[in-house]
Amino acid sequence: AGGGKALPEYAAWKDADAMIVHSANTIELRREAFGHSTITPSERLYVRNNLNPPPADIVKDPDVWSLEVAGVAKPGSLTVADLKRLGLTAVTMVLQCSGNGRAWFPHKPSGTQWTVGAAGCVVFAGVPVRDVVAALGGVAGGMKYMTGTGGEALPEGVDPNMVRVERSVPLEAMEDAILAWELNGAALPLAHGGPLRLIVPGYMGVNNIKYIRRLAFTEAQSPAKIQQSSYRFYPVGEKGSDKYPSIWEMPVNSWLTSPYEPGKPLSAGRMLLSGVALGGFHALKGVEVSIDGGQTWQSAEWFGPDMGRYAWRSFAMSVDLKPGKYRIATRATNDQGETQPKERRENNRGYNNNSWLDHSVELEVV
Ligand code: MSS
Repeated sequence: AGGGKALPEYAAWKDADAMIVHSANTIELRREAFGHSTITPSERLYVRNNLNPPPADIVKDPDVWSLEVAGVAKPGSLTVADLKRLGLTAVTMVLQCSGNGRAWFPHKPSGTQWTVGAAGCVVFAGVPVRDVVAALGGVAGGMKYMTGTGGEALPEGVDPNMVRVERSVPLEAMEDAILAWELNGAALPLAHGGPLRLIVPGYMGVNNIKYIRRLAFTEAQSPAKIQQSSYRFYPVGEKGSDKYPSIWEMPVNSWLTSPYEPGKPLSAGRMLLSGVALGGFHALKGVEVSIDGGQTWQSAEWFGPDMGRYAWRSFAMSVDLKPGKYRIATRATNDQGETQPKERRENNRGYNNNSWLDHSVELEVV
């Protein structure tokens, strides 16, 4: 992988040449390694852990993993084997870290300097949360949030709320949520939250709780720091708190993925510019491409499968480029009429970057 850090053991099966290893818990897909098949192979799916992952033996026999469910009429514990009897569904969706695109924020927010590769489009399979809730008599009265708790062992001597990975999303998100044990047709690997993960399609990565131990329907949002003050959208220089919006729904976005090879000019002539576009929380409507830094735009064509509201779509546009330098930008719009802005929306932690200018690339043609 050209001198980068080595893959950590729990993710040693990743495609090393396709990844940028920022740290043992933050691994990004290279822009030039997205491919054209719409689905991101598991070997190329980014990894982000807020805490070190649990020991690998938890995925040896996924069926025995148990989940506690609270805030329902009949609270209780269910194993993955039990869950497999309750219902089945699958969703193709974009999994994307809230900090994807952080590298372009000029105030240099702390955190991983992701560009485009903290995202992938993958298939998760499992049981609809709705079916689990129905089997347990329904959500208890007055509950406003769905709260998932990660299964990591917590360091001793610290307030659990300071470190615990526990996130709440609005109760409505339950409708499309899944408790998943499969990724892209194989058992969910530890790196992506096996044996069991809460999947909340259309919501930013952090809300998809890995190795989930507890699913609770709650009146209030989790008291954990990761809910109360982290993963909030607030002004540069301020302190995060619950008065600011939580990082929940994903915004519309897109970026060019090929042809692109850092430092390698392209030969002049006809070529296809291609990339991926996502509607975010809503379905996609269209995507445009500009070869002059956003002065003029042309609609691109979709290619490949349309895998629904939560998936991304591949697009391409044919161009004939003479020698020169071109700033290639892409701009997606969703079915709510939301279009990527030119400028990023500044915020202290560098979340939700969907600026088309930041995501643009310069191509040199010779
Ligand atoms: N879960 C848990 N349990 N833990 C941790 O750490 N992280 C987050 C999610 N979940 C975590 C969890 C985040 S933050 C993200 S992005 C995601 O996950 C990732 O995923 P993958 O599979 O890729 O690794 Mo940012 O917004």
